[in-house]
Amino acid sequence: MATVAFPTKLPGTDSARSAMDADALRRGVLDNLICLQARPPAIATPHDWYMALAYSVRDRMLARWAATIQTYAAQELRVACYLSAEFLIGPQLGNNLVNLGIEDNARAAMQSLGQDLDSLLALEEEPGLGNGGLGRLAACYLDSLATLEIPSVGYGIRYEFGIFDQEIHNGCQVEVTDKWLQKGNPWEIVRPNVAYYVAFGGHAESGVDEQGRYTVRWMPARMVKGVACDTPMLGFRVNTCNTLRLWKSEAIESFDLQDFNAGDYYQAVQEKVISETLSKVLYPNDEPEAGKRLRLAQQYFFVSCSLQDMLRLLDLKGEPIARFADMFTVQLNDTHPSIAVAELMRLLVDVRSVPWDDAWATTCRALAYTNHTLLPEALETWGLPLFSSLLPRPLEIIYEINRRFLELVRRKYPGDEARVARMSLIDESGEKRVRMAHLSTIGSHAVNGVAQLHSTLLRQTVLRDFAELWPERFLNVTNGVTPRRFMLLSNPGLASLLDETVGKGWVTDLTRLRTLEAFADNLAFQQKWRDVKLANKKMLAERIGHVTRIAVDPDALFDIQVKRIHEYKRQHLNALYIITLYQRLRRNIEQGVVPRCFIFGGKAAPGYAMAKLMIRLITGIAEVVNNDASMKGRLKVVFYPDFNVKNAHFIYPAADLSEQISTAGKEASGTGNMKFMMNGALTIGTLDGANIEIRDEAGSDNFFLFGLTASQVDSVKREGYRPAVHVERNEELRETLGLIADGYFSRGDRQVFRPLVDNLLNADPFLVLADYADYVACQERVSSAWQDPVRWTRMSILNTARSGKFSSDRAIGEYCERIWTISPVRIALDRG
Ligand code: 26Q
Repeated sequence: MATVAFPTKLPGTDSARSAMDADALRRGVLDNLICLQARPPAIATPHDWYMALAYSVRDRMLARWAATIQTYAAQELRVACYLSAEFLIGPQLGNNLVNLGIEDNARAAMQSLGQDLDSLLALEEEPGLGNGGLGRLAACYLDSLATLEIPSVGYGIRYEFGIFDQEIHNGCQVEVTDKWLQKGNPWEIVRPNVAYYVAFGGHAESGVDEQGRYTVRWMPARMVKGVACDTPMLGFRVNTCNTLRLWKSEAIESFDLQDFNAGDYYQAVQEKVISETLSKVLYPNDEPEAGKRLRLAQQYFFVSCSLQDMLRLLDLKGEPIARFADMFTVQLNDTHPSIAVAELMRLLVDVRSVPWDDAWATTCRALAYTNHTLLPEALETWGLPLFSSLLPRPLEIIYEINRRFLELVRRKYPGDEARVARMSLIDESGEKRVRMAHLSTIGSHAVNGVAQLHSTLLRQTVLRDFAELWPERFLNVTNGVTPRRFMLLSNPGLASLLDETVGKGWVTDLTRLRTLEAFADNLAFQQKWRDVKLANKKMLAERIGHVTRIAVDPDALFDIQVKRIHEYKRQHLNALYIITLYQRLRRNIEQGVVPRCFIFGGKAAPGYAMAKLMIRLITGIAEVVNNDASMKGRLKVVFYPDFNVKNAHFIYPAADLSEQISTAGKEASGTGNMKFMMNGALTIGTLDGANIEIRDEAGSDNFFLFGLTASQVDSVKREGYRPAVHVERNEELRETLGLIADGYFSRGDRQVFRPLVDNLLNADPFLVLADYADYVACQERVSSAWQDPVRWTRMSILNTARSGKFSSDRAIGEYCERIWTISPVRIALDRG
């Protein structure tokens, strides 16, 4: 095949499509308005202008994107494939402007067209293709991968409906369908020719081929087609523009149906409907009903498409199948894509006729697994009846993997049948279930947790037997977050102060923030630091006023807890403290109390009743406290609805205090804790997840620590937790719980919060009451530090200065070196 040289020249540096100056951008916007949207400027709506600008920015990314694709296709290199059921990438326009370095020019261009850039940025619908931490982590990692010039692809699902939008009606969460694609998505390029078929149902038939080898053919009941939808992931000020490839399920055309002999026409139409449903909706976590057939189908669908895509690229490059693991390293983001272990085996053994042992060596060499939870109820397992009816052939392969694995276990630990049962891929203690964490561990060469404590507990608890068998497989990679989005883009005031103080290099080398330590006691610098924070708080206060009609004072201490609502994250512990403070103020016990504004944000899984009740408690407290004139504005409580990436942009920069108060041992890492720290918030927290490392970095003087440690939590539970003891001991706690139970925060209704109070008093696995007194005492230390602005500001500066470790660049660097053995590849681009 003749190859055509790739034109590395941009389409002319003065072109309206590629030049970076304001005038060219202006021309680009006008061109796109007409040529892509057929909109005369005179009648263009703000959204039309947003689209035209987005297309113009995308134009400036396309030469880089194409050059990156070309480089990966032509050169001998290894590609990191990040498989994740979620990518919470957030709004793209602002980030792409920042990464291209043309924000100011775009502002000027739009101004010359009578448009305000910030208003246009606000119009972007964010792709909510994730639940929370895990999905956002995947997005931060794509940002770092591109910025560090690592050849990589993100693979996932293009949900038509992402995480629901949250509205608050009468204090309760109401879920609204997220229609993010309704007005079109300018960032996505659909590739109908990059498509694969995925089989479901039916049965497997074994036979013998012409060479006398044992073969298996899967005779599926139906096939679903997956089509690639690509989004460019541009690095910061580099040419590397990687791909986020999300699979959309599509109906199989009648032509294809004949191919697969899939039955009569009406049956076929019904199958179409089913296949189109596959990528419709993102499942919320913490759903009791999450173990659904469609969810397993989604996982298999995107994993199979992604692995087939890798094999196609291997073929295109003319590489033999034996080189698969040299060309690709595949990271499994939790167990959601863990069916990859069986699917890669199937594609190699059944489809490519690779001998089992060779295929197994390739699979283990290619795959690696990141665990994100220790909570037993969150460990994924699938019942056998469901599994075998949906994925009969992959299940057979799992049985064979298990047979060989258990043989190994028995050889190593003769007679230890209890161990065999514990380690098996099939849990046979009740209804038989496939254990996905075991499958991922057995099929990977590396298994990592996401913070030091979490990795240690992983080795000691859920994967203990495996860590004993293969100690060298286990490691820790503490999470990180991208400073491009969470500092530069969302906190421009802080970013320019940092630029002038430590130099611009901090954006890609966050450890340079250490230079700030020298300014921590500089009073003039402190004043500038406070000015930035105050400006951010004023902006947040304005939004709060706009969205919730609650007036908050920007001079108050902004005490913020934003994250998914969950009992283990203990938003209700925070709520108990607020009630305590309220009681003190009502009694005019003002000693040591400072004006505070408590801000909450986060979604509850639609079927998680207790989490929804926690939201009601917060809004109930807000209603009472905010309307009590005797508070004289000293206490405000806000539930900010619909916490998502877009809202996060103005919440983290405005925080004084970051609430990280999970029961020790329960939060794998947390990543919001890092975003707060970078933006100069102090943390009040337990020794859980990455909090421990945050405290190590910041210094114990610059962190408000309270609560039981993970091992204390463990012993309390072993000895039997008795919440009543804590209530008896503490008058304020008694009173606080009494008010809730009496309906004080539910307009006199004593039933509403019954389940919540009963739970705290009887069966709370997260030991809220055990940590109450220490939490209250710790909050008093916070208040007294706040009363000394010089001391507080010093601590705030030191937190930012010492946040360098938590850049996702550091985390990705560790994955590259320790798990993927992969290095940067420069993308050449001739600028003509
Ligand atoms: C599973 C099966 C069926 C339906 C949904 C799910 C599902 C979906 C999403 C289960 C879990 C999730 C998300 C988990 C998550 O966000 N975990 C968080 O990961 C962060 C990144 O490592 C950590 O910082 C957090 O501590 C961890 O809670």
